[in-house]
Amino acid sequence: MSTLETSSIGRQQALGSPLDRADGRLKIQGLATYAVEKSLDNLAYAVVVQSTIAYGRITAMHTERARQSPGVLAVYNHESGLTIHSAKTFGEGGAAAQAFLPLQDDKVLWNGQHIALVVAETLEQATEAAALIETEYEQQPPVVHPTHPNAKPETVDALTIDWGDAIPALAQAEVQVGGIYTTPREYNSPIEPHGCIAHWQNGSLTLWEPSQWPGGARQVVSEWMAIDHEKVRVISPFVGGGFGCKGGIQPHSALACVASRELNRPIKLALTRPQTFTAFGGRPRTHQQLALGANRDGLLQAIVHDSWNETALNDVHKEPCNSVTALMYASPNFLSHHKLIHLNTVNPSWMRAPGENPSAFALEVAMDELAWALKMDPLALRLKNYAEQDPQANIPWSSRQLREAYQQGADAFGWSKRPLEPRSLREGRQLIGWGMASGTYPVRRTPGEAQIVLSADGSIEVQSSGVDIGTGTYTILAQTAADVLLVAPESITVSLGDTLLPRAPVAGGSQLANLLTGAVHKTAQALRDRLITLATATEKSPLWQQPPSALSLADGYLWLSNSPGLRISFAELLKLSGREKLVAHQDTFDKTASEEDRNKADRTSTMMLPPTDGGVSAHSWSAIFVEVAVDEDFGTVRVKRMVGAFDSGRVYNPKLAESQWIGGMVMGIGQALLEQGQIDDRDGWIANANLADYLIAVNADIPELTTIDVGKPDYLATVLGGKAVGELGIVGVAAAISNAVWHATGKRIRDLPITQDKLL
Ligand code: MCN
Ligand code: MOS
Repeated sequence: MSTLETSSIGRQQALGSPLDRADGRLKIQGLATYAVEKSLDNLAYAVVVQSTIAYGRITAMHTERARQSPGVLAVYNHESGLTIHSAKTFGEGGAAAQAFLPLQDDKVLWNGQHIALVVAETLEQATEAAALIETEYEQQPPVVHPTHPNAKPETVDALTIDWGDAIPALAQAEVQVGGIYTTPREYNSPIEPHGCIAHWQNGSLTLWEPSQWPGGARQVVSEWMAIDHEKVRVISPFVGGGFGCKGGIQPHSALACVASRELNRPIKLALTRPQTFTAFGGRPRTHQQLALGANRDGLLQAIVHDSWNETALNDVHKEPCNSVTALMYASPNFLSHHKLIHLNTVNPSWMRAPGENPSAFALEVAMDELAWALKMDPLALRLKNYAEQDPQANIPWSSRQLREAYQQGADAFGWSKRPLEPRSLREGRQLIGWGMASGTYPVRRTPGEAQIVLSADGSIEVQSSGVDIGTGTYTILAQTAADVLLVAPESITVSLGDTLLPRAPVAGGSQLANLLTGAVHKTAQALRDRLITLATATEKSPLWQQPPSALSLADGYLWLSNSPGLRISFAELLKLSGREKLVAHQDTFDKTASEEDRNKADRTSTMMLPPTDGGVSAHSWSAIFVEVAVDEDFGTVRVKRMVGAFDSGRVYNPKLAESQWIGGMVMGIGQALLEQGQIDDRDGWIANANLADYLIAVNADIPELTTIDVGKPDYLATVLGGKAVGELGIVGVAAAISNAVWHATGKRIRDLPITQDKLL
């Protein structure tokens, strides 16, 4: 309908404009209600008790004093007979973050495992009673550290990557560099700790749960409780950050659900901040042995890479450390194995760019080492080995604006003025260093649905069960619908995060923006077409019997393109046609998709397409440039400035995408300089399980950060041309900082975080 398109000429396109966050005002005013803020009558409070040993079994638990404590309604442990059924985990294509089911037996597999639940009339009473429980254990020697003699690395065959003949090629290479690169246990640390309210009524369960994936959470709850999927509703309109740890639902929520069933009351269960370090994992410790071989002129000949990550004793979390090493540069020979080490630890979990993050750390530091070994500029070395196509899959990129990212990032930073030698820049007692790194994140795609409701008063509501975890989903979906319906985005309401709304996949893997904008765009087009049909078919409408192609839309009206006087408002049209509302429902599924496929996309991860689907390899790309100052006497590192140039394809909202990229860069500074879980090797106790001792970057750590958008619409990657944004910003940041620290000091730090002790 070309006339409709012309009507938008001269109007600013909503998608692509730097609109403020639609939910911003609600959040500032405290009107955005988070899961545990839901107020319900007769609410009871649950507190979790956790194990204090890492391995063994419970021989006795003394709960009498707790039971007699004021206000206590119940104390549950493994002897209470609360049944929680197993649910499919991520590793099995499901949506549970862990296989662990609390209170089902006397076994203890890590320090900080849930072993009891106290429910009382108030939080204070439950907390008080929980402190009165005494537990006796029979202990077994735990295996806590990955280097423990009883820790046995197991190769994950599916993660072996092999092409060419890497071992001899490495041996014959004129120049070889490499070493061991490690990252510690890191924790997601969102502002909103995990906490939920479960309400069981007449065999149905409503769960207010901070979730990156309500559809997945609903599925897991129905499996845990062995009830029909239709009987579960998960509500998650606002999430105070997750960074991966709210991607799958965690076991404490099962406790809230069973307790609510037992007591027939709504139960609020909020983990304390320390419990968020033990109840679920962050990024596992990773260890990578990486070697690069190259010709004298800098052409890579071989990459040989062996890595592992820690995981739980009876559970699997994979942190594929070769996802970037096998993708970034054109090496003719490549060999990589990844292993898992099962330990007495809570199962680790997703944390911003799982896999890509540590992988880029090792590769991009090693590339810096290679550049120095060759006396080459690090950026020139990367350009020399630029992969013109996906070196692993041997197929073209859908788009790769990485050269542009290097170029524009370098120009903005002033990279050409960088002296090659380390320790050649200083300001008084501060050693100055410049470093850079590349980053990437794949474009993942899962189909989904959307619905738009036009009501009798003319109001428009976009609906999806997908969530906004602080990313901007509310805003970009209003922008998407506004573009098609030609109304102001501010006039559109967006409802998210409720399983009563249309099915949607996880806000994880940086996929949701592309998926939901695609579904909403199609739905808005369907609504527009229905409005036009209605206007031309409704007898009392001034547009009755006009040819549909002659109609235009603008600002809540339909009108005749060549005679704008002839018009009718959406609201008036609904009234004349005797309708309460007009509803459009569309999706991005293949035409052949069955109802089962649609459910799978909503409830499992099995419908996610790999980045190589469709014969092209789709990824976002970045180049990060950093200046650091290292105090010569104290070894303190300050990031002085950072430039990130990003190719995320078409950006739907530049203000929000920038905020995402900056968020990633900030988290990358924390990872590079501050973050590390201190786990006691003897008993698995986490010594810094709080935000006073587990340091994350704060305002004072963050200098001027510049972002540059070098993307162009990539319609081979996604319907509306966007690529991944949310996780891209962190990838490569720690490597760029480590490289800058080397340039300042001559010290190569391959072991994160880069703390003072490593520099003195
Ligand atoms: N966007 C855009 N143009 C695109 C793609 C995205 O403008 N082409 C913008 C939009 O504002 C969109 C946002 O970037 O809402 C993120 O989009 P996307 O990359 O699709 O990521 P998701 O919506 O799937 O969000 C999840 C992603 C992940 S996996 C982690 S981890 C992470 C991240 O988002 N966790 C976050 N960013 C976070 N930001 C906040 N505030 N809190 C978290 O927990
Ligand atoms: Mo992001 S770690 O994929 O939730």
